[in-house]
Amino acid sequence: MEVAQSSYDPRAESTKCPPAADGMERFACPTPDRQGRYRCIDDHVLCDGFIDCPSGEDEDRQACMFYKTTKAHLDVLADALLRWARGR
Ligand SMILES: [Ca+2]
Repeated sequence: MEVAQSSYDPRAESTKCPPAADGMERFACPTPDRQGRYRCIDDHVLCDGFIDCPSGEDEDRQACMFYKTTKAHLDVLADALLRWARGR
């Protein structure tokens, strides 16, 4: 019988980030920096006007437009949910 190999993948590991101190998920930039390391960024630095990734992917204009519109919808939804929960 064949035993499945461990799914450990060092390449995937290098782009995985430990969660931030407040438990929020963190994200690895798609390109490594000059030392070959993948920088981990918090989601609140996405599209904040400052380049945090070595190639500036976190400030990509097209991605940020999508991110901001999606986030705006989610904020409205979260707000409505909160009000609904409080009103019960
Ligand atoms: Ca940024």
